[in-house]
Amino acid sequence: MNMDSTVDRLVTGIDPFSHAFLSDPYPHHEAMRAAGPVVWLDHYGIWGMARHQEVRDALTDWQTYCSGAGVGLSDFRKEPPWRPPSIILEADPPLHTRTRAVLTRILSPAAINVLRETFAREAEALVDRLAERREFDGIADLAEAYPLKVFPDAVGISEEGRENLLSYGNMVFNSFGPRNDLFEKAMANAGPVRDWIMSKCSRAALAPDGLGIQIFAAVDSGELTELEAGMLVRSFLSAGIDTTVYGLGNALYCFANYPEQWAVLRENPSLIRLAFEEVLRFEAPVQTFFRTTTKAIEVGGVKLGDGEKVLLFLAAANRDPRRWDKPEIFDVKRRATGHMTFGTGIHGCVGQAVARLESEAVFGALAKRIAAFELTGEPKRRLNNTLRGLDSLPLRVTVA
Ligand code: OVM
Repeated sequence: MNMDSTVDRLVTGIDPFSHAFLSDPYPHHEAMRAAGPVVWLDHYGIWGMARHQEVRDALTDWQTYCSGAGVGLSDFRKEPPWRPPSIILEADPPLHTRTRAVLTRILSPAAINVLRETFAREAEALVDRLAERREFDGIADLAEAYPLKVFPDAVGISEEGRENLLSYGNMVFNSFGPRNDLFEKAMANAGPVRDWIMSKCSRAALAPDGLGIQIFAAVDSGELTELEAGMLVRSFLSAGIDTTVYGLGNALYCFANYPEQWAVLRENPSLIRLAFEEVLRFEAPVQTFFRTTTKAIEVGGVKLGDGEKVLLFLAAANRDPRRWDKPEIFDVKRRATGHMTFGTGIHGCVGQAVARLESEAVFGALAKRIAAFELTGEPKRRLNNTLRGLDSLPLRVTVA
């Protein structure tokens, strides 16, 4: 550890990747926000930021808080990464600028809007089937089933083996944490899963009309190499499934727990877009990401050294009372934009138009057909070093 960082710091022994923390992070978030603008997490020898202002400032200062050393606990400059680093997520300018430009274009709101009809049709067909069943698992039957259909269809990959996408997402998002039990369990079948994923990343494996092949078009125009194009398809398959699975699942969880908020939405379906932002604020599917300092700096009177890991608690920023009025209240009418769940700055979620389109399609279809959700059993959590969400959500629906 750098000696600069020993002065005047607020220390906590909390383990943000323990089962206790991941099962119920909110009291711990509160304690870390109260401790100060930046706290030393003794368990791992890293910094943590849990207030909205500091999380936002760190995300918008990529020169000081870099991504190239990895956005997990592991420092790629000190230990080998478990897979070749992402050339967009785990990269800094100038490489990041070039790769990001390609994905920004392919995933722009206007480009993604052409998927709206297909996404809406698939959502309505799925909701029709579930409404007929009356009882189903909100996670397997809806939050997983929907993205696993529409997203690989949109990217242009074949039907067989799509369950590998869930296994791979589980590997990727657990890998941002320590090498704990969650990581080891996720990696149990890593070889075949990784092989399947990589086999879907080549030009030959992609449909001629999907988002994936559009990345290869950037090779033909000289923006990327063939290898880089394959790596960016891997980014689609890494980042595009679990994030939306957990986001849709958390939205269903919120509406089952706060039926009056579902009633508000049904009375005014134009609130659907805003409501999803509130879900992302209130039950952030992506809880944390790391950065690494590129020089010694001072934050709120605390000195951080060069080359130190900083854990950004996006979900804690989302409930910071310094930023939000009654942050513990789930309110679909709130102005929830400004939440940190998509990040912000140069690494801000490039796929957010796809995520929003999926949620609008699903909750638009549900709002038409479903009057109310009722839990028929205890929801079970699925612990993950980065994601917050459920393993099962047993639901009964009242059809309108
Ligand atoms: C990637 C990647 C993986 C996971 C998440 C992510 C949130 C990106 O491979 O580029 O963005």
